Amino acid sequence: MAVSSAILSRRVAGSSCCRLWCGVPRPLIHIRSASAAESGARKSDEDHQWEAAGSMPFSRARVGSFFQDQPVLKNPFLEDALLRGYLKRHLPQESSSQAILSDLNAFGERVAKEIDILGRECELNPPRLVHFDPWGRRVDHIVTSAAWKRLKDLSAQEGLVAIGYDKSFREWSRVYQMSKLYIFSPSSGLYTCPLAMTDGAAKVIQSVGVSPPVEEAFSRLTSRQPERFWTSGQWMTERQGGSDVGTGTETVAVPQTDGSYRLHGFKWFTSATDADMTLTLARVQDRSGATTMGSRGLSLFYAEVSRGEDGRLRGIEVQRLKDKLGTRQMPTAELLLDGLPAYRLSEEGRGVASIANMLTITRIHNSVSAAAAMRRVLQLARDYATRRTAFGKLLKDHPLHMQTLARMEVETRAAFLLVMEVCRLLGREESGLATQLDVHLLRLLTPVVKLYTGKQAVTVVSEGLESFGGQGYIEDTGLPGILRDAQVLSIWEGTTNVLSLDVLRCAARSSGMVLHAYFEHVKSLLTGASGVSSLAPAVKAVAGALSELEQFVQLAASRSPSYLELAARDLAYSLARIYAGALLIDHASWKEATPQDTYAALRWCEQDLCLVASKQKRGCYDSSTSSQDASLVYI
Ligand code: UCC
Repeated sequence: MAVSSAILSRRVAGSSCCRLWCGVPRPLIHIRSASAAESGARKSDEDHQWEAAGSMPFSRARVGSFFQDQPVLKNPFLEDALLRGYLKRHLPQESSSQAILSDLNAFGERVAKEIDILGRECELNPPRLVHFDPWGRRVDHIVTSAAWKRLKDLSAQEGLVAIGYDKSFREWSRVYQMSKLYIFSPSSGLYTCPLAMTDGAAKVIQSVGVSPPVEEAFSRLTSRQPERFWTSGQWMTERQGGSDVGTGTETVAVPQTDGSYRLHGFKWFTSATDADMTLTLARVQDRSGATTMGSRGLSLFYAEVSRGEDGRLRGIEVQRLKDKLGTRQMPTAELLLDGLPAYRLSEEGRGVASIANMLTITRIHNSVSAAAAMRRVLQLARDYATRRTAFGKLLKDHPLHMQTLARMEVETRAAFLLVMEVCRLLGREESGLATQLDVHLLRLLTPVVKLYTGKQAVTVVSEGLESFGGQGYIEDTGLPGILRDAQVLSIWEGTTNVLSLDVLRCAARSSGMVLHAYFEHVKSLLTGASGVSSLAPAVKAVAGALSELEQFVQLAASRSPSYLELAARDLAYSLARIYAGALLIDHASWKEATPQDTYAALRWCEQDLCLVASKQKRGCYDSSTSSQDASLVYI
C-alpha cells in the first residue's frame, strides 16, 4: 500500500494521470491523486501568486470555468415546420383538424418535458430475465423498468394505436396517428416497437374478422384504458432465419379436439416479448404428424401469453434475452414454444398472405421511426449549433456546418413526405375511399419507403452525431443510442434486399399495374407544379428521371429474371428518389409554401434520381456482372 502510494505521488507530481499503471479502481485513484498532490507537489512562487490573485484556472477541485451548454429538446411539434405545414395543407378545413393540431402540440410538450426522460430511463435500465424464483421454481420473468411500464399506460391514454381504429378523423386518422408516433418515437424508449406490432395485430384481426376468440383481444389492442390495453408480439423469425419465412419456419401446430391447437417450436427473435398476446406462424400437423413444407404449409395463429396457477408461462419458456447492438430498452427473446395454446386465424396454408397486413403496418411504423430519428438528430444539432462556439464563432455561423445540416434537412424532408404519403394512402384505403390507383401505390410504396428511409436514417443520424464533435460519441449524452437504434431500421421487418425483391414481386403479381399507378401519380404531381417557375429545374429533373425509369422498365421486361434481380435495389432506390422529388415539388407548389420548401425540392432533385438507368447504361446488370462481383468478394 505504502509503495503504491509513493508511486502515485511521484506520478501525479510528474505528470497528469496515474490511472492506467496503478491498476486500482477509479474512485480510489481520485482520492489518492488528491492527497498525493497535496503532499508531493511543490508549488512554485508563480503558482502562489496566481492563487493569491484567485485566478488559477485549473487546480485541485477547480476544472476551469467553461462548460459547454448541452442541446435542448424543445417541443418537437412546434420545432417541425414541415410537419405543421403538411398538416395545415392536407387536413380538411374544419374544427376537427384544429383538435388534431392542439393534441399534437400538447403531446409535443409532453414529449419534451415528461416522456423523453422516461425513454432515457428505459435505455439506462434495460430489461432482464429472471429464470428462477429464490426457491428454484422456473418463472421466466422479463423484468422491465418502471418507465417502460409507464410508457405502456401513456401509449394507451394518448391513443397511439386507438386513433388508427376509432376513425374519428376518417381518412386522416392514420396521418394523425402516425404524426403523433413520429413526435413520440425518438423519446419513446423503443416503446414504438410493441405499438407497431400491436397496431399490426389489430389490423390482421380486423381483416380476418373481429369475432371470438379474438374479439376481446381486438378491443384491448385498440383500447385507451391503460388497465385494459394489451400489446402484441409478432413471432416470425426462427433459427433458420427471418427473411425466408416459408423455408425457415419449423414450428408445428398440433390440432386439439376442441378445435384449438398447441404450438411446438423455437422462435429465435421475438421483439417486445413482454407482450400480452402474439400472432405467429406454424405448420399444421395432419393425423400422421406430417406437415406441408414451404410457404404453402404455413398458417397464422393467435396465442395469449399467460401464466398458470404455478406461476409459469403457459406453453412458453424464455430461453434468453438477446444481446443487441441497439434497441436495448426493449426485451427481445428466444422462446421455446412447448405446447402453447393457440387458435388458427387463417385458412390452412394462408399464413404468409394473412400476416402480410401486419407486415404492411409494421413497415409503415418502421418508416415513421426512421423519419423521426432523422428529424430528432437534426433538431438537436440545430439547437447545438446556436450554443457551440468554435474558431471564434457559433457553429451556426460556419457556412460549411450549415451546408451539412441543410443536406440533412433535405434528406429528412424527403423521408417525411414519403412516410406521410404512405400513411395518407393507408387512411384512404381503410376508409373505403381508395381508388385502384391508391391501392396499387400503397402496395408498391410500403416496401420502397421502408427500405429507403431505413438506410437514410443511418446516414443522417450518423452525420448528426458528427455535428456534435466528440460529444456525439459520448454514451451518456444519449446521442450514440440514436444511431444504434437507427441501425435496426434497415434490418427488421425485411432487409433492404428482401424488400427490393418484394418490389419486383408485387410488380410481377400485379402485371405491372403498381408501376403504372406510380407513373400516373408522379406525372399528375408534376403537372400540378408545372406553372411554378421557381420549381422548373426540379420538375425537369424528375420528369427526365421518370422517363428514364419508364424506359428501363420496358427494357427490363424483356430481360431474364436474374437481370431484374441484380437491378432490384437500384430500382427501389430510383422509385424512392423520384417519388420523393415529386412530393417535395408538390409541397413547394402549395400556395402557402415557403422559399425553403422550394429550395429543398431543388436541392433534392440535383442528385441522380434514376440510379437504375445510370447503372444499366454502364452494364451493371449484365450477365457477366454476377460472377465478377463474386470473384471480387472472394478474391
Ligand atoms: O418479427 C420481427 C421483429 C418484430 C419487430 C417489429 C418492430 C417494428 C418496429 C418499427 C418501429 C420501431 S422481424 C420479422 C421480419 N421478417 C419479415 O419481415 C419477413 C421478410 N420476408 C418477406 O417479407 C418475404 O418477402 C416473405 C416472407 C413475405 C416471402 O414469403 P413467400 O412465402 O415467398 O411469399 P410470397 O409467395 O411472395 O407471398 C405469399 C402471399 C401472396 O399472396 P397470394 O398467395 O394471395 O398471392 C403475396 O401476395 O403473401 C402475399 N404477400 C404480401 N401481401 C407477401 N408479401 C406481401 C406484402 N408485403 N404485402 C402484401
